[in-house]
Amino acid sequence: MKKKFYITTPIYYPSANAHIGHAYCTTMCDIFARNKRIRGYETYFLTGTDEHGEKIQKNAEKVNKTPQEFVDEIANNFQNLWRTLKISNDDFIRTTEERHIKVVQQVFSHLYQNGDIYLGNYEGWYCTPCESFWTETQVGEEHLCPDCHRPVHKDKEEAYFFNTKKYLPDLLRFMDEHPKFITPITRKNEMMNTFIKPGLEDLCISRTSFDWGVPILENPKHVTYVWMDALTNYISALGYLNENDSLFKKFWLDEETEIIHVVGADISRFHIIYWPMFLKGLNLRFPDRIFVHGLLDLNGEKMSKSRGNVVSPLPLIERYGVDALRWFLAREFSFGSDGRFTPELFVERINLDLANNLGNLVNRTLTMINKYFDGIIPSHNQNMRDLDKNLGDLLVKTVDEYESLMDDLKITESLAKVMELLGAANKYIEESEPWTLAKASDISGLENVMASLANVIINATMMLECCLVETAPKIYQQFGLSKKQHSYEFVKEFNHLAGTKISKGNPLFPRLKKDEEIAYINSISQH
Ligand code: ME8
Repeated sequence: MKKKFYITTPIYYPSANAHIGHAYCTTMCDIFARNKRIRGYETYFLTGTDEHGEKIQKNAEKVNKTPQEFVDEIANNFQNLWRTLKISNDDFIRTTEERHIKVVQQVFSHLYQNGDIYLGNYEGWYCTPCESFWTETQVGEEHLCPDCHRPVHKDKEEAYFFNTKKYLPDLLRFMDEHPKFITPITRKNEMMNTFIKPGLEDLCISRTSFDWGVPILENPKHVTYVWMDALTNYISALGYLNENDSLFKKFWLDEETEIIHVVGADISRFHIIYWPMFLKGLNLRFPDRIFVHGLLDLNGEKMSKSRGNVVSPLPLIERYGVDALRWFLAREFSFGSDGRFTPELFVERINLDLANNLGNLVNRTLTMINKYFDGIIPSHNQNMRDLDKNLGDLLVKTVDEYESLMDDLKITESLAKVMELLGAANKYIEESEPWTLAKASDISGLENVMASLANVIINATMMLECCLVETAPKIYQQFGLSKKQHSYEFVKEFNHLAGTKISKGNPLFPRLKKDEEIAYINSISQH
């Protein structure tokens, strides 16, 4: 495994406020970044907003604002949402910032001088909401955008093109030699069959029909087409071409850094095909991984800002807390597959995992430590039974599985392993019957059970902390732990907590009343 990590989300369009789909991708990247930091790896986590383009210009006009005023407000809302969701990004790049614009212009000039870009005429089918040109075959007889399925129109204009033939062999070779470059693998096959095998078209990278974009220095009536502008954020944010580019050296040039772009299935084409080609043209290395996540729908319907069919994260956070939303997003559907948001699934998931499995275990354990040991966590003794030892063995096995799944971005599966461990701990209470041990005054037996439970809970919490950012500190506090005692270095230790005084607090996740909460969530979903 590499030693450093650079993880990015897509930079979102501030054409309307963020919905749960944006929160999904950003939360998953945050979990990964926090996990790496907790485990001691240097990590840089980037997100931001993609502020140019015709759609933004039009949306601003509709509300009588300049494009800049328009994006300022929404970019600010995105940043506030990330703060509320406890997103630990190291930077937030906006494509209207000077530091970015300069780099886009120089990237264009460099590729132009390389002979990778030429001036031609573009004629094709254009989808305004997706800001994409499509070919005749792609739009089919019905002339619908293959991405969003809305009608497209014929358009023609003078434009610069990026020659995709030149670097295709490099890209294909890289794909073959690096099986993890595109995950899940189905996304690679999709790219090959839909775009590469039928013959890749050159990419249009400039427009003249609107001016809300980065002007091309060589020919300022052109602005860069939004994808070339947008993709460049991943290097402009690190200070590429800047004298003070220590971040770029550390997180891009250094081969010891694993570069991971996480993107939704809707934009995988740009990241898998064109971005590596731009990088090749700049003589820069490819990212290590492009992880394509699935899209969430709302009650079975595609969620989209322009259709107004979205769930906003804020009211969910206000009512259920940051961790409930983060947990649902991470745990409900496997990262990489498509998912569905329904109020029923949300309420059930919180009740099942957080109220029942985690919440009950913490509550029961603290109650018993109070009752049997006056609130002091006991130590294991020599008389450990197989039952106790097995739980310790399961802990060690879980940590190994959790880490390797997380490293492979199988975030859902990795958190599920921790839930299995907590499930086993709940079962262990039933099997070890502390109440019977107490009746028989078997103090050494009770010590082992309470020590096992406390250690498993705390070590599981260390693994969940990257997701449950508000709950983990509450658990540490209720178990009376200092920062050192819940340091990740002890994650496999089964006896590192003895002697601390617990202070039981309120239940972590009160059980939600299903019908009431489903009605509430329905009332806040826009249709
Ligand atoms: O495409 N479910 O921005 P965008 C899950 N600016 N994730 C979703 C989602 C859904 N229903 N809807 C959106 C752009 N997303 C460009 C990106 S990157 C150089 C430029 C997430 O605001 C998902 O990650 O349309 C998707 O790829 C991204 O938001 C698209 O955001």
